[in-house]
Amino acid sequence: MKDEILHHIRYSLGKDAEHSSVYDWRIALSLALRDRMVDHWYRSTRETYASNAKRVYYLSLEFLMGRLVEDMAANLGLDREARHAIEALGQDYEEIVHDEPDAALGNGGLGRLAACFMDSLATLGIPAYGYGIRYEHGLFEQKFSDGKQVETAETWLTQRHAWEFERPEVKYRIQFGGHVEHHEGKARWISSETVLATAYDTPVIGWKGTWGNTLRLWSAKAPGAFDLESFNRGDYLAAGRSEALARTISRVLYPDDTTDAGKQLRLKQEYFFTAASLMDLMRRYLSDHDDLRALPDHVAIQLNDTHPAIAGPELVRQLVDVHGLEMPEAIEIVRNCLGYTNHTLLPEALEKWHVGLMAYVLPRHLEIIRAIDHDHRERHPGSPRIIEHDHVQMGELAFIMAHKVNGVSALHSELVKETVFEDLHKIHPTRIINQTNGITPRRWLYTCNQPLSDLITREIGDGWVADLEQLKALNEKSGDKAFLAEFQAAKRANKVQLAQWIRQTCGTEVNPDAMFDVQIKRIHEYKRQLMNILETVALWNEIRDNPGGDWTPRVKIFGGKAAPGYHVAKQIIHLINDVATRINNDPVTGDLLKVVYPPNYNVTMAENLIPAADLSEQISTAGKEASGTGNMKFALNGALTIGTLDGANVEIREHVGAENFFLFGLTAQEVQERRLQHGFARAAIEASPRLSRVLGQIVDGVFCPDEVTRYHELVGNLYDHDYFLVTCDFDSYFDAQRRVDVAYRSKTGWAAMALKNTANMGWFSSDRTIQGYARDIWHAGPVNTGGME
Ligand code: 26Q
Repeated sequence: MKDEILHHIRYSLGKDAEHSSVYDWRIALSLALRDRMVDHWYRSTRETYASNAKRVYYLSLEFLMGRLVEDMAANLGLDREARHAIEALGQDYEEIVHDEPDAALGNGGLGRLAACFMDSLATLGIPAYGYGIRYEHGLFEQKFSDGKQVETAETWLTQRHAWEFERPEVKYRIQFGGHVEHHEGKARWISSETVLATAYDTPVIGWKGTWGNTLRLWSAKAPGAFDLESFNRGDYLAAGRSEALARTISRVLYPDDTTDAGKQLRLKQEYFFTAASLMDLMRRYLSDHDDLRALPDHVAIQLNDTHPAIAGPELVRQLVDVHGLEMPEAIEIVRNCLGYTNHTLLPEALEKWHVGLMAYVLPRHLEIIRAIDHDHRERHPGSPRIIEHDHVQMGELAFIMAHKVNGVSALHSELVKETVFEDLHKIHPTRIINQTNGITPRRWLYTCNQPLSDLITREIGDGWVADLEQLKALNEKSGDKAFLAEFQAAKRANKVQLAQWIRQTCGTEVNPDAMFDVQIKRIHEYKRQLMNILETVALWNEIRDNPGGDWTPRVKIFGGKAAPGYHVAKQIIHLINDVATRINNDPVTGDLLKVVYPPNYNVTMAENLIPAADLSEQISTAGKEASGTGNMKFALNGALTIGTLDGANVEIREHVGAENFFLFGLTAQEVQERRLQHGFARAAIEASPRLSRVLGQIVDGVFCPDEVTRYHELVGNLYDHDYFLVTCDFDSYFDAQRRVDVAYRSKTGWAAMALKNTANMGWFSSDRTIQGYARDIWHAGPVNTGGME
């Protein structure tokens, strides 16, 4: 390793060791590791070709990969060797690892799920490609200015991205606009704009390096040569204009994790990467097959939400307009290739495109969508329409064009059947299935939590890393005092580390013996960070009323970004920061209560916070969180959950045991009923002196003396609407928190409960999830076991 790193310092970076910076060492280390991946990667590609195995294509507008160095090294089995080599070269390994920017090509859960899936696909040896966009700017960076969120552009690509291979020879012409001509039953799309899609490949190597797949990300380029004529005339701006215009398509990730309705550039991004990916997989298929009717035997395409749902019409277009198949047959072939995963029930998050925009950007696709709709409604009279109120409904389109539609937790999948796709489900009663989400144990335990990981391996060996259900063996240890002490010591070590980091980033002193209570996720009304901060204020009040009481010291930790245009979410951030300022400077509560909100939550921060958490906040309004995956990361790392019966919380509670989970709040059913009661919020507030007091303080400006009216709108909204039932669940949440306080006072009792969580979370490995997709949707499997059906 040492020689390989030095080789790259010299020949790839053109430096000598003496004059190399941390950046140089990091790139050299990454290149050395990448070298070690290549042979595994080529071998996998060769074996896939040789065996004619079915390939899986995961289409996702987001891949939230985070940093890669540690995970790549770990999967190659080189984590220790890499550290030793760097240290032998006189360098600081931690510093080098921390120098890498996160690959933040995603907003949150859906993007991170795609990244976990890539790791599991490679670990399981399933031939697969991830397809997405190589955004020049990932998710914005968040700063706080006087407690308010300020966004700045993320710039990961201003540095060399050492993991990827540019493929200038892989390029496709992607068309937009224009019109369609029809001659003798044949359609010809005369487009008005062309953009080139060029490929960048990152190898993804599974655990122990036994298999390697590819993450292929597309970048947009202008198709023509540089406009030298304009340049020579001195019109420098015109000379670069078409180049700049083309490149806007892969310039920036949309920062909204619901929808940014109707944006033309977003539609172009969706079509750009979907069309390029389908052209690429068709080229690969046709290089060794000639029967297009057999496509579904060799190709499975998974749509990560509706963002790539234009894949249906696009693949039909390629089969009909390019390869001459008949429309109904093409539709059937495409359906047998496609699977669609739904990640949300929020009405505002269901993608819809105005037909006018669709006709302008993708005129041929609009025709094909009408044909698909016609075909479907002829077979199923009375079926819902794809186009309603002049909008193409991408959910309906994806449903109709997929042979399987899945939800991401048991509860969510049932709600998908009962709500968004109620009518389509009646027509196709076997199409909707469930695949409960999972997380990769490689990143979310093995690499991020070394103290716990080492302890587990010492106890049960390292088989758990690729077979997480082996953690069950730890159940036997829940009465073993010595083991529990070691388990606690691992948590304490992580908390000491985190306390130090909090001091550096927030300037707040926190006590590692206090309970670390963590809520990290995008800021959304339905996730109810507001309820958490209101409960924090209520607790503060009660400690101040009785400062000598027997309180359990707590550190409330928040992390998360708000979509730049989401006004209410931004107010909630401001309120949390205002409350933190007041409470952290209160000598009465002192170490009993602290509130910290480190800015710019991302994958790397999650890897720091989760191993140090005692309590995991999973408090969404029941029926709103499709699954959650952070909930799984916490429980796996030995945090207890305070949560509602929402998303995968339901299944987590079943696995870890109800006695090891702090449940509160209305059920999904009760939420629906409560909303129908007139004035439910006002009634709930009036029935709760505790909540009334807190809201009164906020309205009085206790936390914003410089601008007393700052939160009037936010509080007013709670009285008059409270769509997410913060007021109704408040007392039940407060009571659950007091049960948490009591439980935490028994150190060994708590440790035993925490251990039960770790021991019983094995089922939530994304390896299990991917095996479910492979079995029920893709009918694909690892090459060597002949998993193809
Ligand atoms: C759509 C159109 C225009 C602009 C943006 C969007 C958009 C972007 C991102 C819509 C939705 C998203 C992301 C959704 C998401 O992350 N959903 C989460 O998916 C997780 C993985 O299944 C679940 O665990 C979470 O419960 C769910 O909220």
